[in-house]
Parts: sequence; C-alpha cells; structure tokens
Amino acid sequence: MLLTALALACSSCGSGEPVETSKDRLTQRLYAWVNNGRIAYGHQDDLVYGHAWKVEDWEADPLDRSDIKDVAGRYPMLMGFDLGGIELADSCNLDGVPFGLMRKAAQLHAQRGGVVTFSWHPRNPLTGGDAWDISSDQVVKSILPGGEKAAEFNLWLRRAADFIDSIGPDVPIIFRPWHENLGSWFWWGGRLCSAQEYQELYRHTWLYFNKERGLTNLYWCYSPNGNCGPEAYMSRYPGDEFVDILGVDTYEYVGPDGLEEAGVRYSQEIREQLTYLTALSHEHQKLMCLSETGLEGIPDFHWWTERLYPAIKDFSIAYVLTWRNAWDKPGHFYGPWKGFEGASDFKAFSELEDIFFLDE
Ligand code: BMA
Repeated sequence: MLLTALALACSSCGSGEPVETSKDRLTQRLYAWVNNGRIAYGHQDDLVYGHAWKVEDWEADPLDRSDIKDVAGRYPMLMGFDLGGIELADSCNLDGVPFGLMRKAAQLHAQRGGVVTFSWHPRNPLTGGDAWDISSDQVVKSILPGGEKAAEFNLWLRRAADFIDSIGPDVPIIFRPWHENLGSWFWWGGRLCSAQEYQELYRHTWLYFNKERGLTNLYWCYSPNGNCGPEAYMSRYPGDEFVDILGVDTYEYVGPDGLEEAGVRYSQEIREQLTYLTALSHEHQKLMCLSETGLEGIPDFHWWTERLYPAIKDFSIAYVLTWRNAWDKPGHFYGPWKGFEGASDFKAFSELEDIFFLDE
C-alpha cells in the first residue's frame, strides 16, 4: 500500500499543473549526458580545499580555486561534499569544512552550471563514536522507530534536512546516504545490521526528507561498495521508489603484488561491476554512476588514461567522481594538483571527447 502511494506521488502538488522541480531538470540533464555517450567528471570537496591549500575567509573568497581547474583549465562538472558533523550541529564538517562555506560552494557551483552531490559520514548515534565505529551491531536497530535512539536520530535527520533546505530548492543534489553498505567499516555496514534494518533506515531517511520535509531537490543515489556481484548489490536495495540512480564505490588498492597488478585488477573489477550495473540499470530503469573511485596518491602516472578511462569508456555512466585532495595530509589525494608529476595524464584524460567538465 505504502509503496503504491509513494509511487503515485510526484513533483506535482495538489490538483494544479505539475511543477517542474530542479530535480526534474537534473534528471533531464543526466539522461542527456548518457544519451550523448558522455561521462561527467566529479571531484570531492574541490572548491573548498585542495592539496596543501584551503579556503580561509570563506565569506569574502570568490571560490575560484580548484586543483582540477589548475590542471585541466575547467572545474569538475560534479562537486561532492560531505555532511558528516551536521547531525550534531557542528560548525564544520568532519574534514574541517565550515557548513556555511559548503552551502556557498554548492550554490555557486550550481549557478556556474555544475551538479552537486552529498555523502554523509555521521557519527555513531549509539556509541558516540564516529562513522567508522563498528563496536556495536545494535546501532541501526536503536535508531529505527521504537528504538532507544530513535528520537535523537530524528533530530540528526532534522539538522541534515535543515541544512539542505537552507541551500534552496533550486539547487538539485544527488544525495547518497548510507553508502558502502556491504562492507563492514561503517556502523550501517553489512555485518552491523540486517538487510531489513538497512532498508528501513534508507526508507526512513527518504520518507523524512522527501515527504515530511517536502524536499523536492534530492536525487537519491544507492551506492554500495563494489566487488560484490549483482545479488549482493541488490540484497540491501531499498526499492525502486526510493532510488534514482545506481552507484558503486570502488577504489584501486596496491597490494604486495605491486602497482601494475593493482591497476590491471582495478580496471577489470570496474568493468565487471559496470557490466552487472548496466543490467540492473535496465531492469530497474535507473541511471548509473561510479559514485566514488580513485587511487590514493596516484603513484601510477598513467592512471587516468590507462586504468580509469579504458575501464569506464564502454559504459553508460552519468559520471565518475574521484575522492578528495586533503589539504592537511600530503599523501591523501585522488585528483591531480598543479605541480603533481602525474598531472599531464589527467590533462589528457580531461581532453578526451567523451569525458566532460564544467564549461562556464
Ligand atoms: C575518507 C577519508 C577521510 C575523510 C572521509 C570523509 O575516505 O578521506 O580522511 O574524513 O573520507 O570525507
């Protein structure tokens, strides 16, 4: 019953003419990208800091610096931000980004013609630890309706929704809460809750944001970690009504067998994952994306053109997003920066016909 009612709900309200929302416009754009066979490039936190720099006086700053722009001459089309910390009304997120700056950057990026995506690494509501605190497998249960932390968690949702609301309905946001849900490194991960509890958590979040708060600008991304196969991928899927785009988070890790083997393995894994994601995207009538990827520190100076690009080029993904360039950890970067030895390969990647950036 509930699902039918939700499926019938659309962006039109009341009996009047359907209102075109920013989400509707985003949907059209994403489909146009895919239909034109082009993949947008995205980078996490790109406007708010980069390798060895960060925005200081954010109210005065024009926010025109970007590690990606420094190398490719253009901003990424997708800009990722993380809400971790909003749940406790912190002034900065878990990586030191003031929420005021995040709001300004999201609004500005949208004004420039770009697309914004939000992830969320909230603290552990039961233990008080961080998102990676997996000391209890009772956390999800405790925050669902009837649980001992349900009221507190609802306050967390309220704070996150307040922040999104403050950005404004005209900025569409690809929102991907409860990501990497098959691994067991976050408190909402595979061994930390049942599939049913996970699905309830996702749907509870969706219902609160979309229905109770009436946020019309969220484009919901389901983004498990990869390397799992289609059955595992779908095992915690909350349902077609709650998801707009199928994502997957997969990184390259260098093991004892070295960089070359890691690169070969990575490209192969990405292709396998995007193959089953393609089938699922047809079956469920959803777009798909590589919601997070990268190789930390990019020791392979041909990674972009020889590992990432060959792995994604034959698939209809709307975008690929590489993770952040930390301002305070010199080796923790997933995008190039000016002066980085491997930057020319990124420049070559940025000039490929089917990869695109933000042209202002
Ligand atoms: C991780 C790392 C952390 C960071 C977190 C949330 O992958 O980059 O340093 O705090 O993402 O952005």
